[in-house]
This record gives sequence, structure tokens and C-alpha cells, in this order.
Amino acid sequence: MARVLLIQPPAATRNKGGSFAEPIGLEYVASMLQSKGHEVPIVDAWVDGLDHDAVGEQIRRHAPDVVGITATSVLVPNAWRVARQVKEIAPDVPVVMGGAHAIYEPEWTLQEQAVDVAIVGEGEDAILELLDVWNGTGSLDDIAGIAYRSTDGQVVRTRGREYNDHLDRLPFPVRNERHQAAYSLYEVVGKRGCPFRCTFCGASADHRKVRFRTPDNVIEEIAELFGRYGKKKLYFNDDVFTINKQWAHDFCDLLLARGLNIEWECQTRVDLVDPELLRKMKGAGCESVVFGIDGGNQKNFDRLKKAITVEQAYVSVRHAREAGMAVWCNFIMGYPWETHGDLQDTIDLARGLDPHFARFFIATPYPGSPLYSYAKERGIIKTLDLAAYSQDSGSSILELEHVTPEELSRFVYKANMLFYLRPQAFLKALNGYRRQGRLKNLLRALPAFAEYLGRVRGHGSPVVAGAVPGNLPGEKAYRRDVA
Ligand code: B12
Ligand code: SF4
Repeated sequence: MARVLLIQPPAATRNKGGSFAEPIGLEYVASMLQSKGHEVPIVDAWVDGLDHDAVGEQIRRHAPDVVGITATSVLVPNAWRVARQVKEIAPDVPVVMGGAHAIYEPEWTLQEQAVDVAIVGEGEDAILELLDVWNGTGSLDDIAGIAYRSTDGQVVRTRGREYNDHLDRLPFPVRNERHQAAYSLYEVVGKRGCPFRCTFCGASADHRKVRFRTPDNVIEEIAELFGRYGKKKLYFNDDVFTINKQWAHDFCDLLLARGLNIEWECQTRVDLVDPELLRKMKGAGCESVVFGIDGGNQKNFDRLKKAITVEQAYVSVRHAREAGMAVWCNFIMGYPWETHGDLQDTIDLARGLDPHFARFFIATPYPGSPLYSYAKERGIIKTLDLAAYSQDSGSSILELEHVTPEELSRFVYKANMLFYLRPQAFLKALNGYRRQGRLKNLLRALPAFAEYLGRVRGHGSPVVAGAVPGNLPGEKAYRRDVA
């Protein structure tokens, strides 16, 4: 049996509000490994606040046979550094990397020589097959859904792995008791996949096939979580919680029948809810719903392949409010083609929809998304330094056609100010936080939010031309100045 050390690298983004994202992908991989008798310590550098030196100590302490690292694109620079640390400490220990960046960009992931294998898809079965190979049975070529560097240094991508259609058969993700005390919510995955094709989203390139756990199986996991670690709020990580309304109805019915009396939150689309379903969700404990609006007018929705209408946004936000939920709306500003008018429309739509909370993200070409391909083809990506993709700087990494970086920052600043600096909106947000029992989070988040707005107001940290190590060969390369 092997000792597989799984690592969530040190955080890439500033931790706003003191809440941490549970590395649920790693926890799924860990549970599969454990179910086969392997020893699987998890180092969550994020929640434990570990820097790279401390992660190095953990690697020495655990003396693993294999190291697995998870990373979205923004975490890749830190994940690479962890991989290099492993090779410095134990050069013969194989390093495997999974997560969104490995799925969308396996070749890029393997640019770091310290990474031996990238997992291109779901990891539960792939890791078991890898252990077999590293134990001397079979070859990497036989494993579906991975990429690796061959002896001549070329990256080889194996055939695609089938999606796991039987999610109920997966062992529940392992949770660490100490970490659970720090995560503000339990993260639960009720289904995997999304059939939509929103231009800015990586999920639109992958994760296409929707697969469901049965409501019984999800509720069994929740009951087990409460039994082991105590009652806490849940967040459903599902891309679109109500992708199948009947599933959502069945889940709520069962939750009510079991009398678990939980509070939960989820994200979904404005075209996939109705008053009856929203009322039922609220009755079953859904305190808060997040809608991705992502644009400000119909022209942009269509261009973004959102497949929603402005009308649907108004109607569903109102229905969710009437059902008694705290409503969050996410907006994205600064697509390459956007004009001043489009940006103003986003501000107006946010105010018109009047949810409890609005978040204004800056359009970022996450690898894997059609927006990334669009921007790459046009040579308008200012940096391939993935650390700059966290949006923390408050500035865009894209060259926009009609809007200067200063103008975009002003629009984002204005969007926040005009949304929250209305007395009724401020009170509604405050009330929303209070109802969710999160006033403490709000107080912790406010200084970071004010700091972010300060950066946006100061037009963000500059992004300027220049080469950085780690750029793709032959790519237009830029460097982000440290402000
Ligand atoms: C919920 C969610 C969040 C939550 C919590 C995330 C978390 N727990 O880590 C929050 C809100 C915090 C969040 C934040 C962000 N997110 Co997010 N998020 C998601 C979402 C919707 C679901 C993630 C999830 O739970 N999946 C279910 C688990 C089971 O799948 P998984 O993590 O992919 O893990 C499997 C495999 O990847 C693999 N695997 C993963 N790691 C490893 C490691 C090893 C060793 C092995 C063997 C296998 C393996 O095996 C796992 C099991 O099959 C995804 C979309 C999606 N469907 O993936 C976006 C997504 C991952 N997020 C994305 C982004 C952009 C972000 C942010 C940068 C947004 C921002 N602007 O701030 C931040 C950065 C977070 C970070 N860690 O750095 C992008 C990433 C794109 C990219 N190229 O990196 C995605 C894909 C959505 C999108 N818009 O395209 N996110
Ligand atoms: S933004 Fe949401 S609905 Fe659109 S492709 Fe991504 S996960 Fe699916």
C-alpha cells in the first residue's frame, strides 16, 4: 500500500472574509484511495495558512511515495512551486497534478518538469491506475485521461477518459476533522457537468455530460457529515443546481421528509427556476441562491451564449426574493468587445434587478474557456502569468477594443458604489448577511473589499509588456508589474 500525500497549495488569492474553499476534488480522490487501503494525508495549505516552507516541512514529515496536487489555473504557479519542492526533497517521488488547469491545459501543466503526470478529467480511478503503473503493472499509455512527458521530453496525451456515470458508487469525500472546524460551510456535489456553453466559462469546454447522484445518496452524505462533525450550512458546488428541476424537487422532498432541517446555498441559472420550485427550495432550507447574470443586455447575453433573456433575469430574481431567499447576482465586466454603453447597461441591470448582493468580476480569459481561445487568437492577453488571473489586482489582463484599463476600473468601481451606496440596497445586503447568520463574515470581509475597491479606484495594478518564465513558447508574452 502506498502513502499518497495530497496537497492544496498555498492560496493564490487574498482570503476575503476568512472563508475557505474545501478542496472537494482532492477529498474525492483521497476517499477512493483510502477505500483501497492507501494512506492518504491531506495538506490544505490554504486553510492551515501554510507558506511554501511549511509545506516543505509537511512533505518531509509525511515521506510520501506519491504526491498529488490540485490547482485551478490561478493556483498553478504555487502548485508548480510545491512540485519543485517535492523533487528537491525526494527526487524519485512521482508528482501528479489534477484540477481545472490540468483538465484544460495538460501541456501547459507539464511545462513544469517537476510535474510528472496531469490528470485530464476525473481523478478517482485515474489515480488508482497510476499507482498500479508506478508499482510496476502496466504502462502510462494504457491509462485513459492523463498526460505525461515521454522519455524524449514530448508530452503525450492518452485517450480520453469516460465520465463516471455512477456517482453514487463513489465513496463520500473524506473530511478532516480539524479542517472542518475552519471551513465555514460543507461543500457538497450533488451532480457533475453542465450542458451550456457560456463563453467565459471553462465548464463550457468540459464537464458537458450531466450526471446525478440520487437525492438519497446526497442526503446520506449530509446526515453522515452532521453526525461526525456537527451541523453546519452547506454549499452545493454543482455548476447548475436546478439543471434538472425534477431532481431538485425530489431532493427537497426527501430533505423535508428526513427532517434534517439544514440551511444550504446553491448556484443556478435564471432560466431554470420557477416560483413553485423556489418556494420548495426555500422551505427545504435553501437560504441563498446565486444567479450568474454575467452581462448587462440581451446583445451581450447572446454573444456570451448565455441562453437567457433580460426578462428571465428580472422574473427569476423577483421570484427568488419573493420566496424569501437572499439573492446574489454575479456580473462580469470588461469583455473585449464591450463598449461604454454595455458596461453602463451592466450597472443599470444590477440596480434594476435589485438582488441582495451583486458581485462585479472582471472578465478574465480562464484557460479552457472560449473567451481564452478568442483572446489568444487575437493576441489581446497581456499576461500568461497565471497568478495575475486571480482578479485581485482589480485590473484586466485583456486589451479591450473600446475601453481603456482606467475606464474599465472606473466602471467596476462605479458599479460597486452605485449598487451598494443606495440606503435600501445597503440595508438589504446587511439584512441578507444577518439572515444567513454571517454578520461576522461581513465584518471580516469589509476591509478586504474596501482595499479591493481602493485598488480598482487607483485603476488596478498595472499590467505591462515583458517576458516571464513559464509563458508558452512563441506566445505573445507579458509581465505583470508588482505594484
Ligand atoms: C464550486 C467552485 C468554486 C468554489 C469552491 C472551489 C473549491 N472547492 O475549490 C469557489 C467559489 C471558492 C471558487 C472559486 C474560484 N473559482 Co471556481 N469553481 C467551482 C466549480 C463550480 C465546482 C468545483 C467543484 O467542486 N468540482 C467538483 C470536484 C469533484 O471536481 P474537481 O475539483 O474538478 O476535481 C476532480 C478532478 O479535477 C480531479 N482532480 C482535481 N484535483 C486533483 C488532484 C489529484 C492529485 C488528482 C489525481 C485528481 C484531481 O479529480 C477530482 C475528482 O474527480 C468549478 C466548475 C467545475 N465544474 O469544476 C469552478 C471552477 C473550478 N472555478 C473557476 C474559477 C475561475 C474560480 C476562481 C478563480 C474565480 C475567481 N475569479 O475568484 C476562484 C479560484 C479558486 C481557487 N481555488 O483558486 C474555474 C477554473 C477555470 C480554470 N481554468 O482554472 C472553474 C472551472 C469554473 C469556470 N468558470 O470555468 N470556485
Ligand atoms: S457559466 Fe454556468 S451555465 Fe454557463 S457553461 Fe459555465 S457552468 Fe454552465
